[in-house]
Amino acid sequence: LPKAAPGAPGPVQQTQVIAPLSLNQVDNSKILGFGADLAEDHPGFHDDAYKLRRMDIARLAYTHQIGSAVPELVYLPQETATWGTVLRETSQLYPTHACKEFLASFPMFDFREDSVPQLEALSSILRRETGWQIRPVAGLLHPRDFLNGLAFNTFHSTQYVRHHSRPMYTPEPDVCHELLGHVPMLADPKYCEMVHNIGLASLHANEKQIWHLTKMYWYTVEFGLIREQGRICAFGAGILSSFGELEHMRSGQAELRAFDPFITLPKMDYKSGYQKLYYVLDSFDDAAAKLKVYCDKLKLNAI
Ligand code: HBI
Ligand code: FE
Repeated sequence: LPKAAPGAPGPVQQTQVIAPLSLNQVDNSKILGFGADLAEDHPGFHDDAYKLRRMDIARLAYTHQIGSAVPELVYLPQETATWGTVLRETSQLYPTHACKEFLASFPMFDFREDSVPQLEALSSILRRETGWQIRPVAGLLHPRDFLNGLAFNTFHSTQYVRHHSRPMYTPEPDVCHELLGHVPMLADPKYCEMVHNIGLASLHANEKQIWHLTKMYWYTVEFGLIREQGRICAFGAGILSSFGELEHMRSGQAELRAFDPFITLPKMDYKSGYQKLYYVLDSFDDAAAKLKVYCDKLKLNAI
């Protein structure tokens, strides 16, 4: 290779971020982790029928066109039973452990143990309440694409059910997690504003900033707590969709800290059971305002 002339510009270090202008420019096909290729420690790794079923369901997401209804998925009796178990267990703890916004929205969806809800029906309720919608995705979506979706009031949701051998555990998002953890919260306008601000910040973010936003999302949308009169309640989807995590967050065993988007957030811990640390919001209003300040600074390249 010819040597670059002295003083010539070096290789471009940071590729320019081209923000998507609409949801059509947000790719829903870059799936991380397993997708249909399950890892060795996945509960469904040795179950070929489960893997085939996952491929069938993945196809619905890959071929879905924005603007058309999410295709109906007829769930198998075994899948419905798994959903029913998760709903029955977690909903015992909602009255005491879930935040008031969740409790206000939850009845709107009329969840029943004997049928897995369809994404399209839930999306219609969200459109009416907050203008949000659900777009199907085949698995854990690439963080930039996932966060960009939030800027267009769109939540990318999986449609498959976790493996029936371990109804209380999933190493990846599944429909039980999305519908019990995320969907009811997305019917609350103040919460949506906060999440929208994380999405807007992601449109202009470089790789390092995407990583920070991913952690911010993790410690709020997935594992966030909120202060209510005299007690701490759950709004994070990872807590609301897990009976064990709901009990754990109130057990006094985890550390609680106040949330602020400008602090350095610790590394996320996906593997070793329940969270050791939770961040607590004072209100969604307050968090949305703080996130807006963060987002504005990010756009001006001041972070
Ligand atoms: N994909 N389907 C799906 N569901 C999530 O909750 C999700 C995701 N991709 C990335 C992600 N969450 C977060 O960990 C952040 O990277 C935004
Ligand atoms: Fe989630």
